[in-house]
Amino acid sequence: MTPTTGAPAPTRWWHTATGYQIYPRSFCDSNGDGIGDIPGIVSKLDHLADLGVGFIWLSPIYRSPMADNGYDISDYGAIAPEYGTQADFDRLVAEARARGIGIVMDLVVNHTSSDHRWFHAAKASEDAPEHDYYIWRPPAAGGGPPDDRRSSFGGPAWTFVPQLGRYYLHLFSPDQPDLNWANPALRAQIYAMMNGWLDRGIAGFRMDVIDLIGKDVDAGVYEEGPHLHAYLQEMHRETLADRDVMTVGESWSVSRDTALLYCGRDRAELDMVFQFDHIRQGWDPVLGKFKPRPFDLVGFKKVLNGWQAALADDGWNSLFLSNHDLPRPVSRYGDDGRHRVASAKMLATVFHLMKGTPFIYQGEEIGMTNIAFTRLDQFRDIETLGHYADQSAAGVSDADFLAGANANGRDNARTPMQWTSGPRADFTSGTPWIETNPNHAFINAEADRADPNGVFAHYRRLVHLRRTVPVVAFGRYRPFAEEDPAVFAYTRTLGDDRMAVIANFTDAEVRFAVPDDLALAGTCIVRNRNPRPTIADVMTLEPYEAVAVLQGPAESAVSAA
Ligand code: ISL
Ligand code: CA
Repeated sequence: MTPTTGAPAPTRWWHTATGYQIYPRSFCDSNGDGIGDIPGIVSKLDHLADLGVGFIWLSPIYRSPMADNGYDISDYGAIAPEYGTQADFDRLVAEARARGIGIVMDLVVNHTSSDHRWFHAAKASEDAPEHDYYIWRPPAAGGGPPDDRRSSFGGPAWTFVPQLGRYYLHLFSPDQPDLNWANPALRAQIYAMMNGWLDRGIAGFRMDVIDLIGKDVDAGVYEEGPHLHAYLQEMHRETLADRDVMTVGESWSVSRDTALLYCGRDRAELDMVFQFDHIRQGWDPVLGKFKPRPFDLVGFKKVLNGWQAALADDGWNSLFLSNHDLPRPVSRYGDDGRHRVASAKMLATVFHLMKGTPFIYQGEEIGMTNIAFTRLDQFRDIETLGHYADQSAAGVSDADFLAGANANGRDNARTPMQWTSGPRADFTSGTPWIETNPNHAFINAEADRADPNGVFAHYRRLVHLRRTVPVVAFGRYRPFAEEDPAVFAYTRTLGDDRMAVIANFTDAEVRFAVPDDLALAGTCIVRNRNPRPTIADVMTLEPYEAVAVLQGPAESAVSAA
């Protein structure tokens, strides 16, 4: 463990805040067109203020042909008309701020939409200045694409433009051409755009696949390429320095060895990364996400405990199990049937009491589940449809593909937010763009919030503890029972305060012999079963039981759960 040197890290507002991700298309539709929108979000801000979150990460709301639901931007300066107007956006920022909530925008700058005016110009002529905003290569010597890189959404990562005789790179769909960050004029345009949004009062950026911007195509290095950190430092200088905002970079390639290059205190790059080691640990190593592996708690803990250790003294973790690209946590890691409420609370307890900034994906706070589709035509997602083409060509049967897509596809967690048990869950008065989960009859915000033992009440407590109990936000993390296949256990320590967290990840009763250093007696501050003010000896944990006990001076400031 590296000892801290020098002055203690300054405290920032997002160290004690919890984030909430809104996928605008599926959150709340105000005008009956079946598509969620900004006025819909504004109408639900009290739900979020009540939950206590400090900021909203808004998935993209810029003008877009919506090939990838807004991750294909055709105008960074405009709001998508189906989502609202500039005035709606400014109202969202102001109304959120009035409730103590900041708006964090999604910054998608690895690629644009192929409908962006830059790409139209780039395609029209090699002499246009915008041509070099994208990545072009001639065919390989024997013909065909420059290399055999595949797109994340299936098919080759290169598309030929006959009138130019060249290929352009798209690490995602052909509708999402990759930007050429080596071009300084392009970088200047992006920084100007970022400053424009920052000047409108947003609270920061979530940066889409940011590990890809520094690529060196000719060297075949796409992830964490040689220019990545120089660009992030330049971006920081040009846009973020001297602003009290939060940045989190999505990176599927960051490792515990490289994390501090992005978010080390003295790097002047980003505040946090979203890393996915714990997620990918559950995928087939060869066949990937559409072939999930059975859940392995020991491996899962190893990854998460490792990240806690790696960023113990510098950098800062983001904490999440769920977003718009991932399955619903209760369905993937818990039990979305009989133990839905208990397992939703258990998962939240384990993640929200670690060190870092937690992120809640819309609907998670009421224990929403994955929808189970029975037919391929129920899927909308460009990724699922692209992989279907690839995998059926490779001989995977429809039934097998459907099972994989239901388990790990992205649409299954993109179904409309379930507000009430009414028609279409009161997400829309029209026809929703994707089916509503029929279980909204009993899983919905109205019913859950009316229940003092509901999932929402549990999340609200966790969010509040992070704001008010320093050991939750800042305590040193120490894992226990690392080889135990059923129990997740750790302590957090700050000054004389100690907190122990113990959780049963299974649907069976578990006998757990408490290690000495985990034992304590104090105030039970979080639980989903019976209160347990003492952690000692052998405990019999109920299915999906989770408990947190606090011992020390901070107890006087916290009510028992
Ligand atoms: O889930 C994934 C890993 O296989 C991919 O679907 C996903 O593309 C990857 O997580 C990167 O995600 C981000 O960039 C994509 C966009 O489709 C995702 O929604 C976004 O979160 C391209 O912009
Ligand atoms: Ca709408």
